[in-house]
Amino acid sequence: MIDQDNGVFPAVCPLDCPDTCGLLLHKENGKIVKVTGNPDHPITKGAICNKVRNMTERVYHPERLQYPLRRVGAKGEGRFERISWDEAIDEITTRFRALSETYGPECILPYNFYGNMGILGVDGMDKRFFNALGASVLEQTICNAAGNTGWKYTMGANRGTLPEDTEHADVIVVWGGNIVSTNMHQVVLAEKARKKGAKIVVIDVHRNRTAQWADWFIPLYPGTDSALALGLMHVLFERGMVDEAFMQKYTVGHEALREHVREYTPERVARITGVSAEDIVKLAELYGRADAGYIHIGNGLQHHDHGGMSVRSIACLPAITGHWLKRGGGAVRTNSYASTNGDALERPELRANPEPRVVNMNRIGEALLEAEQPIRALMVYCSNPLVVAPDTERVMQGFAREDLFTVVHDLFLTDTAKYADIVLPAASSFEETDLYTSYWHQYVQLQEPVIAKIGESKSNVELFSLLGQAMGYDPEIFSETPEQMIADALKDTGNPYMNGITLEALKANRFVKLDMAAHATFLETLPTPSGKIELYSETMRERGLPPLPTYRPAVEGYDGERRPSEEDKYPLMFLSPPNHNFLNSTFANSAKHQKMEKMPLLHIHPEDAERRNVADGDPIIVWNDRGRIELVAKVSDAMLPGTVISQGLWWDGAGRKQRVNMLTPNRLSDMGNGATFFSSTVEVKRQ
Ligand SMILES: Nc1nc2c(c(=O)[nH]1)N[C@H]1C(S)=C(S)[C@@H](COP(=O)(O)OP(=O)(O)OC[C@H]3O[C@@H](n4cnc5c(=O)[nH]c(N)nc54)[C@H](O)[C@@H]3O)O[C@H]1N2
Ligand SMILES: Nc1nc2c(c(=O)[nH]1)N[C@H]1C(S)=C(S)[C@@H](COP(=O)(O)OP(=O)(O)OC[C@H]3O[C@@H](n4cnc5c(=O)[nH]c(N)nc54)[C@H](O)[C@@H]3O)O[C@H]1N2
Ligand code: SF4
Ligand SMILES: [Mo]
Repeated sequence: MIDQDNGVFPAVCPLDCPDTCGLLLHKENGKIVKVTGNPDHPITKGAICNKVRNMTERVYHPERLQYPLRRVGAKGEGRFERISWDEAIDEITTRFRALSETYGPECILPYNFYGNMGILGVDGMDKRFFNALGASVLEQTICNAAGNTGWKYTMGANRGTLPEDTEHADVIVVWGGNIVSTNMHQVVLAEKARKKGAKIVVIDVHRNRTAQWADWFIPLYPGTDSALALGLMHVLFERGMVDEAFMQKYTVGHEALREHVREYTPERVARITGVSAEDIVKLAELYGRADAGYIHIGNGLQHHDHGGMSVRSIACLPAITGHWLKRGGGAVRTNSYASTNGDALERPELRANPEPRVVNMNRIGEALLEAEQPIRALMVYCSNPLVVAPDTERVMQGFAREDLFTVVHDLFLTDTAKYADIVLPAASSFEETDLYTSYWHQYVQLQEPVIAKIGESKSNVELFSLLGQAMGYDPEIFSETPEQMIADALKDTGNPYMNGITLEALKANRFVKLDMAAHATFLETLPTPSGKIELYSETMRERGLPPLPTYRPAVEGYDGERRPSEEDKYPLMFLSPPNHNFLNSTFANSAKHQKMEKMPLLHIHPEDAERRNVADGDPIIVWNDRGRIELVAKVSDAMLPGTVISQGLWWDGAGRKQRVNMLTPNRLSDMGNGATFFSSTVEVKRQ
């Protein structure tokens, strides 16, 4: 493909998005001129989002990094000089060696996430390198850790309803997920269900694009989802809309739960959530009387202090109604049916220190500033922490430390890369071989290079191979080809769903479906301690968590169940979910994508705006004790009063001060040490 100047070639969307679309890259004269969806992909069927339709803007962006750089200006200033790869690798390995000898290897920390979901690059050669080095380990919990942990307490594994089945649901509840923007093919499937008569309900703090598409939008106060789920359970039990036989056979703790939810009356839950008692009853009736109720549990509702519990509570609903037994019924948080042979990829045996220090990525600022054993070197790749990590002010202070040696590998000089001592150019996913699974559908895909690497850029696999070789680590392990790595990753996975997934099959078929035979006994083989759906969880009790689903108010601004109010220093709940046209902070530097997104706004309710003398279109300041940002007011009743929302992770620059994470807390969630981006309070005034 790489040698052919013209033609249409298969590809995979590398972005951190559940859909993992099959793509077609249209090449003319050696360049990709168009990106379209691959109509042969069984789930994504040729439809792709606007972001990726404009992917060539990113691949051929004039500011794409072409060669390695060494910092010559102050940290953060963005002044660099060109150096060669040899110099870069030499400087990095010399520094790593010296630091490791003087302070021990755990003074070096990788910081990475899933800017490219290719498994070899983020859970492969990189991990081998840091294992051999003996570096500290990053706890990668910025995305879905809270909710996925909450789900697992209830269901055992991050597996749920199969996407294809959801078109057979007759009630679809999209709970805290903006799927029109973030999971567009679930919308297509829900539309199919709707044509057959299904009702679509959206429960969200924001009348976002998805809420506008729904049949019924239910707005609520942020972080109160557990209470709503408990109120629904109250009505379901009280009105007998539960499946006793299902609960007997497949759950533990239903008797305790039945007693427990008595206190969550619709009236009390209405006070907590802002959803009226009538609507709570109406929703319980709609869901309880459905034949196959399907709940999509989004990522947004779990970025809270008690995000784990919110997901756990919602996950109990299909277990008391028995909707799991109906085609299309049930729920999904994350569908991780696929898995690879992690040991073959990451080689844990290379690590001489089997219990290294672990640093939570949500607290990187604090770790850089306060760790008892200082972090002295940081290697960032596939992530942009200066924009995406909470409490940016502290992250910035940490990255600004003169004695910290920082390497950033990226396609662009991001806000983070500006703080690097050495910047390395990364290849785009279309320039390298990698393996892709989806965290929603059941197809595994292979990417092979379609174009040559731009400039002197290198893929993650190449970079960490080079570093490993330069450090003198086992040359066999650090010179494996991507094909060898894939073949090994697919061998002995111990996962029956992976039967038949081989490199040969992927080369021949492009999309290889997991072997779903094991799914027939999904409910009989749940990997919880009891083997059943745990409405009551003994494990949670042992870990000091409430064993039954329980509402707990957010930390910031709450006093018991009393919400933040105008008497408080920071009376407004501030939420900063993703926008439609960026992918986290990816695309935020593309003029085309910026234009589609227009500008960073703060959605504010007319009552809250009036009280502050703020009019639509006014430039405003949003602040709290952590920091301040500048946005433009969008006065709208898309939220309940007291909630303000700014979508999208914009970079700073060109005089703009708009990074939402200046305002977000680095507290960890109740479960899974997850992020709590949306449990934040602020005040707003005109500029
Ligand atoms: N266009 C686009 N697509 C993306 C991304 C992107 O940045 N842009 N990011 C990708 C990634 S990494 C992820 S994790 C997913 C995330 O995608 P989703 O699962 O859709 O999650 P979010 O968009 O974070 O939040 C969804 C909604 O939850 C709402 N919400 C916030 N707090 C609460 C609450 O307490 N209760 C309820 N009920 N709702 C609440 C938010 O306001 C938002 O409307 O999307 C992926 N896809
Ligand atoms: N306020 C707020 N903050 C959030 C969120 C939110 O909703 N609100 N969402 C959170 C969530 S759910 C997530 S998942 C995180 C996402 O946070 P990140 O994973 O940091 O996501 P991106 O901002 O997309 O940054 C990815 C970077 O990787 C680079 N990259 C892409 N491909 C490659 C490659 O092959 N090699 C290398 N070396 N680099 C590459 C891209 O150019 C980009 O700069 O953000 C979190 N932060
Ligand atoms: S970002 Fe998501 S919807 Fe868009 S092309 Fe990639 S996988 Fe598909
Ligand atoms: Mo995410």
